[in-house]
Amino acid sequence: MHVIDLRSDTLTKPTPEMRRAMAEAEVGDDVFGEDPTVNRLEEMAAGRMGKEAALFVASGTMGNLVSLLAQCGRGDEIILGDQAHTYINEQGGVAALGGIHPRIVPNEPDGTLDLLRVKAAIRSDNDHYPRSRLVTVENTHNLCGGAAITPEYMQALGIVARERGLRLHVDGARIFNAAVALGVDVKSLTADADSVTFCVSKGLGAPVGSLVCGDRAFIAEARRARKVVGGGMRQAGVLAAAAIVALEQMVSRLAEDHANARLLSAGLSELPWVQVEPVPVRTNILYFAVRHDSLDARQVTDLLAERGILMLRLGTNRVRAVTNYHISSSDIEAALAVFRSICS
Ligand code: TLP
Repeated sequence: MHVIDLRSDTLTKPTPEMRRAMAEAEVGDDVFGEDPTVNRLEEMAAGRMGKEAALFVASGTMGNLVSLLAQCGRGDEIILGDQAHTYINEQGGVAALGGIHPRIVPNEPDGTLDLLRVKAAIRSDNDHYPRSRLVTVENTHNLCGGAAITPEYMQALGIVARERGLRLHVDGARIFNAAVALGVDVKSLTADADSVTFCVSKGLGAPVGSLVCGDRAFIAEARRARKVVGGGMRQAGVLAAAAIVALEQMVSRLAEDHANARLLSAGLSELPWVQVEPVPVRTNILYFAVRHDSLDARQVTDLLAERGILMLRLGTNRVRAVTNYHISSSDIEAALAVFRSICS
């Protein structure tokens, strides 16, 4: 059976070019700073993000963690959205490992944080309060339907943060999806940020890894934080080689994933028992609610799986589908045909 796996873009396997580059990669001990392929990747990543320096880490979770450990001390407070991956899906690592206190602001449906709410959440200097140190936003915003946050918003948020002496971190796990969807240079989404994490292991198809980017002083601190969480990876050039191919070859094709997500959204919207949110789909992530008299999300995802269509169930009636480079438009048509058959 041809399986159409829409559970995540993290499932993407390395391309033949990546496998070749991995096999041929020149390597060294990266903890000594001597892996030429990692060094090349880090330089390239910093350049793409418009920052001075970068650090290769094992995952997006590690990237966010070391970014925050490098910029906040114990008892410091970070302001982030109630739907943020860092708040919901990273085991509260910043609190568990860094003693960093999260201050939650509700995410708007478009993934942003209301600027007035951010301002109101920033603490005054008072012995009773933690110190507000940093604001973090996610772009694209996973749980807000893959929303792409604009350069204009980033600029405005940057002003709010700077005015009050706070730093700004971007969880840009899928920041290239945002740049492609908005038709902007990714630098315009990072210019106001002090630190950015982006992943090569999601839509860009590399097997492992994320990059943390910022100024040299920040990256030096992030490198220390990476070491203490056990993230010094030695001959990591075999992984960095795939990441370089990802950056060189896989960014512009993200537009195809977005087009396929729109195709899926349009097809699903025709079914009375499926409620796609939000419309229009902006990047490669799509959520829908099951509004069926006799089927819940588990039954729907089970029925789909029996027919080779894999989607991720969240809660009792929410389902997520993520397009990626393994998924073609004919796969989307095939998935829609299965949906229609479930309906009848
Ligand atoms: N997201 C994964 C799951 O953890 C939900 C997925 O399948 O979407 N930031 C954002 C916005 C993410 O979506 C993810 C992964 C991460 C950080 C963490 O990246 P990894 O999985 O590399 O630690």
